[in-house]
Amino acid sequence: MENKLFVYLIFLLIIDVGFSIRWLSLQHSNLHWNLSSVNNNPGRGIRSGTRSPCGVARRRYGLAKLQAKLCRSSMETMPHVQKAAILAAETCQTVFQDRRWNCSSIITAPYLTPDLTRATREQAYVYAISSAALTYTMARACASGTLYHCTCGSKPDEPPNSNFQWGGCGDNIRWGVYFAKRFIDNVEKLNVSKTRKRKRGNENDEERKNKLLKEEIAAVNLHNNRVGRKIIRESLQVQCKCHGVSGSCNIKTCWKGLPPMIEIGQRLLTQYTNAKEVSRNYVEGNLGQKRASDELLFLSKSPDYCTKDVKLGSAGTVGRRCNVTTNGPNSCRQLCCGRGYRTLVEEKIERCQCKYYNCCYVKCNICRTMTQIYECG
Ligand SMILES: *[C@@H]1O[C@H](CO)[C@@H](O)[C@H](O)[C@H]1NC(C)=O
Ligand SMILES: *[C@@H]1O[C@H](CO)[C@@H](O)[C@H](O)[C@H]1NC(C)=O
Ligand SMILES: *[C@@H]1O[C@H](CO)[C@@H](O)[C@H](O)[C@H]1NC(C)=O
Ligand SMILES: CC(=O)N[C@H]1CO[C@H](CO)[C@@H](O)[C@@H]1O
Repeated sequence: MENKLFVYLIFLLIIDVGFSIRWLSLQHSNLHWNLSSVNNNPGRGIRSGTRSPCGVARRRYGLAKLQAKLCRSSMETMPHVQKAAILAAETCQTVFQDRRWNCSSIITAPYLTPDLTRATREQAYVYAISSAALTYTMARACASGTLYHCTCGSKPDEPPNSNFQWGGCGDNIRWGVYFAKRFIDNVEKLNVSKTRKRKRGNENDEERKNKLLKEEIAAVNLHNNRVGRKIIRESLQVQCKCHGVSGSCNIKTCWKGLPPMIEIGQRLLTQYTNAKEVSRNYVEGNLGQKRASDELLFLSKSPDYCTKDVKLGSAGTVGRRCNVTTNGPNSCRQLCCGRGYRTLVEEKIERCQCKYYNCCYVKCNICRTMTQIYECG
Protein backbone atom coordinates (compact mmCIF):
# COMPACT_ATOMS: atom_id res chain seq x y z
CA MET A 1 0.00 0.00 0.00
CA GLU A 2 2.73 2.41 1.00
CA ASN A 3 4.59 1.48 -2.11
CA LYS A 4 1.58 2.24 -4.23
CA LEU A 5 1.09 5.62 -2.62
CA PHE A 6 4.73 6.40 -3.19
CA VAL A 7 4.37 5.64 -6.87
CA TYR A 8 1.31 7.90 -7.13
CA LEU A 9 3.18 10.67 -5.41
CA ILE A 10 6.03 10.43 -7.86
CA PHE A 11 3.64 10.77 -10.74
CA LEU A 12 2.07 13.75 -9.07
CA LEU A 13 5.40 15.47 -9.02
CA ILE A 14 6.32 14.66 -12.57
CA ILE A 15 3.06 15.41 -14.25
CA ASP A 16 0.97 18.00 -12.55
CA VAL A 17 -1.82 18.30 -15.03
CA GLY A 18 -5.17 16.90 -14.15
CA PHE A 19 -6.00 19.29 -11.36
CA SER A 20 -9.42 19.70 -12.74
CA ILE A 21 -10.51 16.11 -12.02
CA ARG A 22 -8.98 15.79 -8.59
CA TRP A 23 -12.30 16.91 -7.14
CA LEU A 24 -13.59 13.44 -8.01
CA SER A 25 -12.01 12.43 -4.71
CA LEU A 26 -15.04 14.01 -3.04
CA GLN A 27 -16.78 10.72 -3.82
CA HIS A 28 -15.07 9.44 -0.65
CA SER A 29 -15.69 12.42 1.59
CA ASN A 30 -18.22 12.65 4.37
CA LEU A 31 -17.90 16.38 4.89
CA HIS A 32 -20.89 18.38 6.06
CA TRP A 33 -21.26 21.36 3.82
CA ASN A 34 -22.83 23.80 6.16
CA LEU A 35 -22.26 27.47 6.41
CA SER A 36 -22.17 27.64 10.17
CA SER A 37 -18.86 25.89 10.25
CA VAL A 38 -17.35 28.70 8.15
CA ASN A 39 -19.10 31.74 9.51
CA ASN A 40 -17.70 30.93 12.93
CA ASN A 41 -14.33 31.35 11.45
CA PRO A 42 -14.02 34.47 9.33
CA GLY A 43 -10.88 36.29 8.30
CA ARG A 44 -7.65 35.24 6.72
CA GLY A 45 -5.72 33.97 9.72
CA ILE A 46 -4.03 30.61 9.83
CA ARG A 47 -7.05 29.17 11.56
CA SER A 48 -9.55 30.54 9.13
CA GLY A 49 -10.64 27.97 6.69
CA THR A 50 -9.03 25.15 8.59
CA ARG A 51 -12.37 24.31 10.10
CA SER A 52 -14.35 25.00 7.02
CA PRO A 53 -15.20 21.97 4.94
CA CYS A 54 -13.74 23.84 1.96
CA GLY A 55 -10.33 24.02 3.58
CA VAL A 56 -10.47 20.33 4.41
CA ALA A 57 -11.57 19.59 0.88
CA ARG A 58 -8.59 21.54 -0.40
CA ARG A 59 -6.02 19.86 1.78
CA ARG A 60 -7.34 16.35 1.96
CA TYR A 61 -9.30 15.95 -1.23
CA GLY A 62 -7.10 17.89 -3.62
CA LEU A 63 -9.49 20.67 -4.51
CA ALA A 64 -7.70 23.42 -6.42
CA LYS A 65 -7.45 26.88 -4.89
CA LEU A 66 -10.06 28.22 -7.26
CA GLN A 67 -12.45 25.39 -6.42
CA ALA A 68 -12.02 25.97 -2.70
CA LYS A 69 -12.83 29.62 -3.27
CA LEU A 70 -15.96 28.72 -5.17
CA CYS A 71 -16.80 26.30 -2.37
CA ARG A 72 -16.59 29.09 0.22
CA SER A 73 -18.63 31.55 -1.79
CA SER A 74 -21.41 29.15 -2.70
CA MET A 75 -21.28 26.26 -0.32
CA GLU A 76 -24.83 25.22 -0.99
CA THR A 77 -23.63 23.87 -4.32
CA MET A 78 -21.12 21.52 -2.72
CA PRO A 79 -23.42 18.62 -1.84
CA HIS A 80 -24.24 18.55 -5.55
CA VAL A 81 -20.57 18.65 -6.50
CA GLN A 82 -20.05 15.68 -4.22
CA LYS A 83 -23.03 13.93 -5.77
CA ALA A 84 -21.51 14.57 -9.19
CA ALA A 85 -18.24 12.93 -8.13
CA ILE A 86 -20.13 9.84 -7.00
CA LEU A 87 -22.27 9.83 -10.12
CA ALA A 88 -19.27 10.13 -12.44
CA ALA A 89 -17.38 7.35 -10.67
CA GLU A 90 -20.35 4.99 -10.55
CA THR A 91 -21.36 5.60 -14.12
CA CYS A 92 -17.85 5.13 -15.47
CA GLN A 93 -17.35 1.93 -13.49
CA THR A 94 -20.71 0.53 -14.56
CA VAL A 95 -20.14 1.32 -18.20
CA PHE A 96 -16.67 -0.21 -18.20
CA GLN A 97 -17.15 -3.07 -15.75
CA ASP A 98 -16.78 -5.77 -18.38
CA ARG A 99 -13.68 -4.33 -19.98
CA ARG A 100 -9.98 -4.70 -19.40
CA TRP A 101 -9.75 -1.06 -18.38
CA ASN A 102 -12.64 -0.97 -15.95
CA CYS A 103 -12.36 2.62 -14.67
CA SER A 104 -11.05 1.50 -11.29
CA SER A 105 -8.48 4.30 -11.44
CA ILE A 106 -11.22 6.88 -10.98
CA ILE A 107 -11.47 5.91 -7.31
CA THR A 108 -7.85 6.73 -6.52
CA ALA A 109 -8.45 10.46 -7.10
CA PRO A 110 -6.96 12.84 -6.02
CA TYR A 111 -4.01 10.61 -6.91
CA LEU A 112 -4.12 10.06 -10.61
CA THR A 113 -2.48 7.14 -12.33
CA PRO A 114 -0.85 7.67 -15.74
CA ASP A 115 -3.87 6.28 -17.62
CA LEU A 116 -5.55 9.50 -16.50
CA THR A 117 -2.69 11.94 -17.04
CA ARG A 118 -1.13 11.01 -20.39
CA ALA A 119 -4.10 12.27 -22.43
CA THR A 120 -5.30 8.79 -23.33
CA ARG A 121 -8.66 7.72 -24.69
CA GLU A 122 -9.65 6.63 -21.17
CA GLN A 123 -8.74 10.03 -19.81
CA ALA A 124 -10.92 11.62 -22.47
CA TYR A 125 -13.85 9.57 -21.21
CA VAL A 126 -13.22 10.41 -17.57
CA TYR A 127 -12.98 14.16 -18.26
CA ALA A 128 -16.11 14.11 -20.34
CA ILE A 129 -18.14 12.08 -17.85
CA SER A 130 -16.97 14.25 -14.96
CA SER A 131 -17.91 17.47 -16.62
CA ALA A 132 -21.19 15.90 -17.76
CA ALA A 133 -21.97 14.68 -14.25
CA LEU A 134 -21.38 18.09 -12.70
CA THR A 135 -23.57 19.76 -15.32
CA TYR A 136 -26.17 17.11 -14.64
CA THR A 137 -26.38 17.40 -10.86
CA MET A 138 -26.37 21.20 -11.00
CA ALA A 139 -29.09 21.34 -13.65
CA ARG A 140 -31.17 19.03 -11.46
CA ALA A 141 -30.40 20.91 -8.27
CA CYS A 142 -31.69 24.13 -9.86
CA ALA A 143 -34.93 22.43 -10.82
CA SER A 144 -35.39 20.92 -7.39
CA GLY A 145 -35.19 24.37 -5.81
CA THR A 146 -32.25 23.72 -3.52
CA LEU A 147 -29.98 26.46 -4.91
CA TYR A 148 -30.72 30.13 -4.59
CA HIS A 149 -28.73 31.20 -7.63
CA CYS A 150 -30.92 29.36 -10.09
CA THR A 151 -34.37 27.95 -10.67
CA CYS A 152 -36.07 25.88 -13.37
CA GLY A 153 -34.70 25.88 -16.88
CA SER A 154 -36.22 28.42 -19.24
CA LYS A 155 -39.15 27.44 -21.40
CA PRO A 156 -38.03 25.71 -24.62
CA ASP A 157 -37.98 27.92 -27.71
CA GLU A 158 -39.85 25.59 -30.00
CA PRO A 159 -43.65 25.79 -29.78
CA PRO A 160 -45.38 22.85 -28.11
CA ASN A 161 -47.54 20.75 -30.40
CA SER A 162 -51.28 20.79 -30.02
CA ASN A 163 -51.65 18.17 -27.33
CA PHE A 164 -49.53 19.68 -24.61
CA GLN A 165 -48.27 22.94 -23.20
CA TRP A 166 -44.92 23.81 -21.73
CA GLY A 167 -45.03 23.88 -17.97
CA GLY A 168 -43.62 22.13 -14.97
CA CYS A 169 -39.98 22.68 -14.19
CA GLY A 170 -37.24 21.76 -16.60
CA ASP A 171 -33.67 20.93 -15.67
CA ASN A 172 -31.56 24.07 -15.88
CA ILE A 173 -28.81 23.05 -18.28
CA ARG A 174 -27.67 26.59 -18.86
CA TRP A 175 -26.81 27.10 -15.23
CA GLY A 176 -25.33 23.60 -14.97
CA VAL A 177 -23.01 24.37 -17.87
CA TYR A 178 -22.11 27.73 -16.38
CA PHE A 179 -21.20 26.18 -13.06
CA ALA A 180 -19.30 23.22 -14.50
CA LYS A 181 -17.21 25.59 -16.61
CA ARG A 182 -16.35 27.65 -13.57
CA PHE A 183 -15.62 24.71 -11.33
CA ILE A 184 -13.73 22.50 -13.76
CA ASP A 185 -12.50 24.38 -16.81
CA ASN A 186 -11.18 27.42 -15.01
CA VAL A 187 -8.73 25.30 -13.04
CA GLU A 188 -7.28 23.76 -16.16
CA LYS A 189 -7.21 27.14 -17.88
CA LEU A 190 -5.48 28.83 -14.99
CA ASN A 191 -2.77 26.22 -15.08
CA VAL A 192 -2.23 26.80 -18.78
CA SER A 193 -1.89 30.54 -18.43
CA LYS A 194 0.35 30.11 -15.41
CA THR A 195 2.79 27.92 -17.27
CA ARG A 196 2.76 30.40 -20.15
CA LYS A 197 3.51 33.38 -17.97
CA ARG A 198 6.35 31.85 -16.07
CA LYS A 199 9.71 33.36 -16.96
CA ARG A 200 11.33 31.67 -19.87
CA GLY A 201 14.82 32.77 -18.91
CA ASN A 202 16.24 30.07 -16.71
CA GLU A 203 14.60 27.00 -18.09
CA ASN A 204 16.35 24.39 -20.15
CA ASP A 205 15.03 22.57 -23.16
CA GLU A 206 13.71 19.71 -21.09
CA GLU A 207 11.61 22.03 -18.96
CA ARG A 208 10.31 23.91 -21.94
CA LYS A 209 9.23 20.69 -23.65
CA ASN A 210 7.59 19.45 -20.51
CA LYS A 211 5.67 22.68 -20.17
CA LEU A 212 4.48 22.58 -23.74
CA LEU A 213 3.26 19.02 -23.29
CA LYS A 214 1.32 20.07 -20.20
CA GLU A 215 -0.33 22.89 -22.10
CA GLU A 216 -1.32 20.55 -24.87
CA ILE A 217 -2.75 18.00 -22.47
CA ALA A 218 -4.70 20.77 -20.73
CA ALA A 219 -6.10 21.91 -24.09
CA VAL A 220 -7.25 18.35 -24.85
CA ASN A 221 -8.81 18.05 -21.38
CA LEU A 222 -10.72 21.27 -21.92
CA HIS A 223 -11.96 20.04 -25.25
CA ASN A 224 -13.21 16.77 -23.75
CA ASN A 225 -14.91 18.63 -20.91
CA ARG A 226 -16.82 20.56 -23.55
CA VAL A 227 -17.85 17.34 -25.30
CA GLY A 228 -19.22 16.06 -21.99
CA ARG A 229 -21.35 19.16 -21.48
CA LYS A 230 -22.56 19.05 -25.05
CA ILE A 231 -23.81 15.48 -24.58
CA ILE A 232 -25.83 16.70 -21.63
CA ARG A 233 -27.44 19.40 -23.76
CA GLU A 234 -28.25 16.89 -26.47
CA SER A 235 -29.70 14.39 -24.01
CA LEU A 236 -32.51 16.64 -22.85
CA GLN A 237 -35.83 15.04 -23.58
CA VAL A 238 -39.43 16.05 -23.34
CA GLN A 239 -41.04 14.70 -20.19
CA CYS A 240 -44.72 15.13 -19.46
CA LYS A 241 -47.34 14.91 -16.80
CA CYS A 242 -51.07 14.50 -17.23
CA HIS A 243 -53.68 16.47 -15.37
CA GLY A 244 -57.40 16.02 -15.41
CA VAL A 245 -60.12 14.06 -13.76
CA SER A 246 -59.05 10.65 -12.53
CA GLY A 247 -56.41 9.58 -14.96
CA SER A 248 -57.77 11.32 -18.04
CA CYS A 249 -55.19 13.37 -19.83
CA ASN A 250 -57.19 16.50 -20.60
CA ILE A 251 -54.29 18.77 -19.89
CA LYS A 252 -50.75 17.71 -20.47
CA THR A 253 -47.77 19.80 -19.38
CA CYS A 254 -44.29 19.03 -20.55
CA TRP A 255 -40.79 20.23 -19.82
CA LYS A 256 -37.29 19.26 -20.83
CA GLY A 257 -35.55 16.95 -18.41
CA LEU A 258 -32.51 14.73 -18.28
CA PRO A 259 -32.56 10.94 -18.63
CA PRO A 260 -30.84 8.71 -16.05
CA MET A 261 -27.11 9.35 -15.99
CA ILE A 262 -26.30 5.84 -17.20
CA GLU A 263 -27.78 6.76 -20.59
CA ILE A 264 -25.33 9.62 -20.80
CA GLY A 265 -22.54 7.24 -19.81
CA GLN A 266 -23.55 4.93 -22.67
CA ARG A 267 -23.65 7.75 -25.19
CA LEU A 268 -20.20 8.77 -24.12
CA LEU A 269 -19.06 5.17 -24.52
CA THR A 270 -19.93 5.46 -28.20
CA GLN A 271 -17.88 8.64 -28.30
CA TYR A 272 -15.06 6.80 -26.53
CA THR A 273 -15.11 4.06 -29.16
CA ASN A 274 -14.96 6.67 -31.92
CA ALA A 275 -12.48 8.92 -30.15
CA LYS A 276 -9.88 10.45 -32.40
CA GLU A 277 -6.15 10.48 -31.92
CA VAL A 278 -4.70 13.88 -32.67
CA SER A 279 -1.15 15.05 -33.03
CA ARG A 280 0.47 17.63 -30.84
CA ASN A 281 0.65 19.92 -33.86
CA TYR A 282 -3.09 19.66 -34.27
CA VAL A 283 -3.60 20.60 -30.65
CA GLU A 284 -1.36 23.64 -30.93
CA GLY A 285 -2.86 24.77 -34.20
CA ASN A 286 -6.55 24.07 -33.81
CA LEU A 287 -7.74 23.47 -30.30
CA GLY A 288 -9.02 26.40 -28.34
CA GLN A 289 -9.17 28.60 -31.44
CA LYS A 290 -12.63 27.66 -32.50
CA ARG A 291 -14.79 24.67 -31.93
CA ALA A 292 -12.49 22.13 -33.47
CA SER A 293 -14.49 18.93 -33.33
CA ASP A 294 -17.28 17.28 -31.42
CA GLU A 295 -15.36 14.08 -30.92
CA LEU A 296 -13.45 12.97 -27.86
CA LEU A 297 -9.77 13.51 -28.51
CA PHE A 298 -6.63 11.89 -27.18
CA LEU A 299 -2.90 12.32 -27.66
CA SER A 300 -1.34 9.07 -26.41
CA LYS A 301 -2.14 5.55 -27.49
CA SER A 302 -3.32 3.34 -24.67
CA PRO A 303 -1.72 0.03 -23.77
CA ASP A 304 -3.93 -3.06 -24.15
CA TYR A 305 -4.33 -3.11 -20.34
CA CYS A 306 -3.57 -6.86 -20.34
CA THR A 307 -0.56 -6.83 -18.08
CA LYS A 308 0.29 -4.76 -15.10
CA ASP A 309 2.40 -1.73 -15.93
CA VAL A 310 2.50 0.99 -13.32
CA LYS A 311 4.22 3.45 -15.64
CA LEU A 312 1.34 3.29 -18.09
CA GLY A 313 -1.38 3.06 -15.49
CA SER A 314 -2.39 -0.45 -16.47
CA ALA A 315 -3.66 -2.67 -13.65
CA GLY A 316 -3.65 -5.84 -15.77
CA THR A 317 -6.41 -8.43 -15.81
CA VAL A 318 -4.93 -11.19 -13.65
CA GLY A 319 -7.62 -12.43 -11.27
CA ARG A 320 -10.49 -10.74 -13.08
CA ARG A 321 -13.69 -12.76 -13.38
CA CYS A 322 -14.58 -13.70 -16.90
CA ASN A 323 -17.43 -15.42 -18.68
CA VAL A 324 -16.80 -18.52 -20.79
CA THR A 325 -20.07 -18.48 -22.68
CA THR A 326 -20.19 -14.95 -24.00
CA ASN A 327 -18.46 -13.25 -26.91
CA GLY A 328 -18.49 -9.87 -25.22
CA PRO A 329 -15.56 -7.94 -23.83
CA ASN A 330 -15.74 -9.90 -20.57
CA SER A 331 -15.34 -13.23 -22.32
CA CYS A 332 -12.42 -15.21 -20.95
CA ARG A 333 -10.80 -15.04 -24.36
CA GLN A 334 -10.79 -11.26 -24.54
CA LEU A 335 -10.45 -10.34 -20.89
CA CYS A 336 -7.62 -12.78 -20.19
CA CYS A 337 -5.69 -11.78 -23.32
CA GLY A 338 -4.96 -15.39 -24.29
CA ARG A 339 -3.28 -16.26 -21.01
CA GLY A 340 -6.02 -18.69 -20.10
CA TYR A 341 -8.17 -18.85 -17.00
CA ARG A 342 -8.71 -20.76 -13.79
CA THR A 343 -11.94 -22.51 -12.95
CA LEU A 344 -13.05 -22.19 -9.38
CA VAL A 345 -16.07 -23.61 -7.65
CA GLU A 346 -18.03 -21.26 -5.52
CA GLU A 347 -20.46 -22.51 -2.94
CA LYS A 348 -23.51 -20.41 -2.34
CA ILE A 349 -25.77 -20.85 0.64
CA GLU A 350 -29.21 -19.40 0.10
CA ARG A 351 -32.71 -19.57 1.44
CA CYS A 352 -34.87 -21.43 -0.98
CA GLN A 353 -38.19 -23.21 -1.55
CA CYS A 354 -39.89 -20.68 0.63
CA LYS A 355 -43.53 -21.36 1.49
CA TYR A 356 -46.24 -19.28 3.04
CA TYR A 357 -48.09 -20.70 5.99
CA ASN A 358 -51.45 -19.25 6.91
CA CYS A 359 -51.18 -15.61 5.94
CA CYS A 360 -48.04 -14.29 7.36
CA TYR A 361 -45.47 -16.85 8.12
CA VAL A 362 -42.74 -17.86 5.69
CA LYS A 363 -40.62 -20.92 5.99
CA CYS A 364 -37.60 -21.63 3.82
CA ASN A 365 -35.06 -24.33 3.37
CA ILE A 366 -31.37 -23.75 3.16
CA CYS A 367 -29.89 -24.72 -0.19
CA ARG A 368 -26.32 -25.11 -1.16
CA THR A 369 -25.49 -24.57 -4.77
CA MET A 370 -22.18 -24.96 -6.47
CA THR A 371 -21.40 -22.63 -9.32
CA GLN A 372 -18.32 -22.52 -11.41
CA ILE A 373 -16.59 -19.22 -11.77
CA TYR A 374 -13.70 -18.32 -14.04
CA GLU A 375 -10.78 -16.09 -13.30
CA CYS A 376 -8.11 -14.83 -15.62
CA GLY A 377 -4.70 -16.39 -15.04
C1 LIG B 1 -23.33 20.53 9.86
O1 LIG B 1 -24.40 19.68 9.52
C2 LIG B 1 -24.35 18.39 10.10
C3 LIG B 1 -25.53 17.57 9.61
O2 LIG B 1 -26.17 18.14 8.55
C4 LIG B 1 -24.35 18.49 11.61
O3 LIG B 1 -24.23 17.20 12.18
C5 LIG B 1 -23.18 19.34 12.05
O4 LIG B 1 -23.21 19.50 13.44
C6 LIG B 1 -23.22 20.69 11.36
N1 LIG B 1 -22.02 21.41 11.74
C7 LIG B 1 -22.07 22.65 12.18
C8 LIG B 1 -20.77 23.26 12.59
O5 LIG B 1 -23.09 23.26 12.25
C1 LIG C 1 -11.26 -3.69 -12.10
O1 LIG C 1 -9.96 -4.10 -12.47
C2 LIG C 1 -9.06 -4.14 -11.39
C3 LIG C 1 -7.70 -4.45 -11.97
O2 LIG C 1 -7.71 -5.55 -12.80
C4 LIG C 1 -9.51 -5.18 -10.38
O3 LIG C 1 -8.62 -5.21 -9.28
C5 LIG C 1 -10.90 -4.81 -9.89
O4 LIG C 1 -11.40 -5.81 -9.02
C6 LIG C 1 -11.84 -4.64 -11.08
N1 LIG C 1 -13.10 -4.14 -10.58
C7 LIG C 1 -14.25 -4.74 -10.85
C8 LIG C 1 -15.47 -4.10 -10.28
O5 LIG C 1 -14.32 -5.74 -11.52
C1 LIG D 1 -22.19 -15.11 -19.27
O1 LIG D 1 -22.70 -14.57 -20.46
C2 LIG D 1 -23.92 -15.14 -20.88
C3 LIG D 1 -24.25 -14.59 -22.25
O2 LIG D 1 -24.17 -13.19 -22.26
C4 LIG D 1 -24.99 -14.85 -19.84
O3 LIG D 1 -26.22 -15.42 -20.21
C5 LIG D 1 -24.55 -15.45 -18.49
O4 LIG D 1 -25.46 -15.09 -17.49
C6 LIG D 1 -23.17 -14.91 -18.11
N1 LIG D 1 -22.68 -15.65 -16.94
C7 LIG D 1 -22.31 -15.02 -15.84
C8 LIG D 1 -21.82 -15.88 -14.72
O5 LIG D 1 -22.36 -13.81 -15.72
C1 LIG E 1 2.10 24.11 -13.48
C2 LIG E 1 1.13 24.72 -12.56
O1 LIG E 1 0.92 25.91 -12.53
N1 LIG E 1 0.46 23.87 -11.80
C3 LIG E 1 -0.54 24.31 -10.85
C4 LIG E 1 -1.91 23.88 -11.33
O2 LIG E 1 -2.88 24.20 -10.36
C5 LIG E 1 -2.67 23.61 -9.09
C6 LIG E 1 -3.85 23.91 -8.23
O3 LIG E 1 -4.22 25.24 -8.27
C7 LIG E 1 -1.35 24.10 -8.52
O4 LIG E 1 -1.12 23.51 -7.26
C8 LIG E 1 -0.24 23.74 -9.49
O5 LIG E 1 0.98 24.21 -9.00
